[in-house]
Amino acid sequence: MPLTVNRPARWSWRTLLPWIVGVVPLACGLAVMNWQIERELRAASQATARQVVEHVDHILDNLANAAQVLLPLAGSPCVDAQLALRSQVTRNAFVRSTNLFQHHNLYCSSLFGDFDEPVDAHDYTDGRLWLMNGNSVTPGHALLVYRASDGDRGAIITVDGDHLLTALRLIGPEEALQIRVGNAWMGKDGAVQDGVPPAAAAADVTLGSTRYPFSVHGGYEAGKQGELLRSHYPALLSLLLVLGVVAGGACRWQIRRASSPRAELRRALEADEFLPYFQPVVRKGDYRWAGAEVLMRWNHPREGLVRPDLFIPYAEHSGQIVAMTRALMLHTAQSLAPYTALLEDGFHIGINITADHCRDLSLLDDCQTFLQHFPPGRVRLTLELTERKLIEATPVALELFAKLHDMGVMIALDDFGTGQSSLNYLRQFKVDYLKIDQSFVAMIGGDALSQHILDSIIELSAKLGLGIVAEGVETEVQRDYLARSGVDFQQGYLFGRPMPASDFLKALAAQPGGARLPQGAPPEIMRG
Ligand code: G
Ligand code: G
Ligand code: MN
Repeated sequence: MPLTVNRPARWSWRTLLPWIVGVVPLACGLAVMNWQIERELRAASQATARQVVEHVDHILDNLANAAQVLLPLAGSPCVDAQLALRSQVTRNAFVRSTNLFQHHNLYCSSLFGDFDEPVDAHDYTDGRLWLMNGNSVTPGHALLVYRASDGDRGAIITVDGDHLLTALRLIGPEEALQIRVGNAWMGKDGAVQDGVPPAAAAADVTLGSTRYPFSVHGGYEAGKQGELLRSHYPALLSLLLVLGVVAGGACRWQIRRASSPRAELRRALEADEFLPYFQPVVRKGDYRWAGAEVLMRWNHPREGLVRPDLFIPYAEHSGQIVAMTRALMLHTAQSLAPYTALLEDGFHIGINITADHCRDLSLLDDCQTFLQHFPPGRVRLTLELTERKLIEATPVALELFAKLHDMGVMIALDDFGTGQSSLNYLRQFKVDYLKIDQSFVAMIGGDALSQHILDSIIELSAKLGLGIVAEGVETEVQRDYLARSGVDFQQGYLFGRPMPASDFLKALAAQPGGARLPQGAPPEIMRG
């Protein structure tokens, strides 16, 4: 239907919405799952870091115990202390070597006995702990050194970096883990490096020991989240995907259904958007208004007034025209009924009907209802048949027309002369009026042949004893010619354009010699 074609903005919105509806649950689901996984990862990496800290604390406890035992010996000659030093190495699984120092000099070692090497407290974090990248015995091999002092004397205990490495590798096999002491750190490769350990891509966590000056850094590498998402939630992911597709599809279907011409017409009918417009039909001679043709207009909320040729063909095609005409007749009756005083007796009201109306007898009820709004004889209902859709002379149609006649409803053949079946209609149905199509009226004053056609139609109607209405009268030349030819009724812009009920009633009331508006007429006559 042309009504919705030239609205590109709505098209893009309509195509976009199903995608949004489909993607939103998917995105929300993914976000929730991602959040869940992030929480799990963070909890896991925190637990791992805590375990590593506890394990290293435990190792350092061993070293501290050994240092505590040896501290009173610091300052004694090496020969006296040597056995005690070695005994700590043997007894304690984590202790690799024990040493004593005095006056910044390491003078006794469990491995060499007498020794001579400077000791600088500044090498140790808090004066207690040093992560070394090897010593003279095992260069390039990580070593953690614990220092306990009493004045300028003290004990130095070392533990092999392999113990730390084993802890890192066993406790967090899937994590990036580092242990940091002061400005040195060691990762899972066992190499000691200076500086700050690199932050992990996911669930980065740092946990310091409360008892010794070291910290543990943990986390996961990039991609761990995606990997978990795929491995832990495949069922949920596919469910989300299906849900998204179903939601998007349902939305698309709903939008399409809601915006179909059929649905749009149904909506308009329920919203009472189809209005009757009235075009006057005048009588030969005094040209007073003897009747009106009711023409449907669609008062569309966004498009404004829509002409019937844009939607009537679709309404006929979809079969909705019957319900729309019923509503239009009711609307017409309700608009005119309060003002019957303005109408002269036998005022013609023309309603356009189509082939769909002739399939059953429901039109009888519609006409009955219409006529019941007026005093008997006040209006003459005329049904105008067009040839757009062929009306078949079925038994039902014939019965319908017979009963309409019995009710006093008249039949007019609309657009006479333009269709192929006009003459057939004349034979099959008992027609009361011919409405000469405006294309013939436009020929008046034209070439001789056209003039002959018009004259023949008028002659035919006279011979058949039919009333005749000329449509599309726009000039006085046409009016006068038709009057001279004996045409009973005329309709056209010369006398009045199709107009809303309020304008029509006002104009009717203002006619010279016309009836006055009833006292206290409700204001809707002014609004329409
Ligand atoms: O006024 P105009 O542009 O209004 O009318 C355009 C066409 O629409 C005409 O051919 C007229 O017969 C048709 N039309 C107007 N109103 C109705 C109606 O209520 N029912 C049917 N079936 N056709 C109508
Ligand atoms: O129902 P029908 O097909 O006869 O509908 C009449 C159509 O002709 C309507 O669209 C109406 O607006 C239009 N019409 C009525 N009077 C004139 C007129 O004087 N000139 C022209 N051009 N159109 C008219
Ligand atoms: Mn008509």
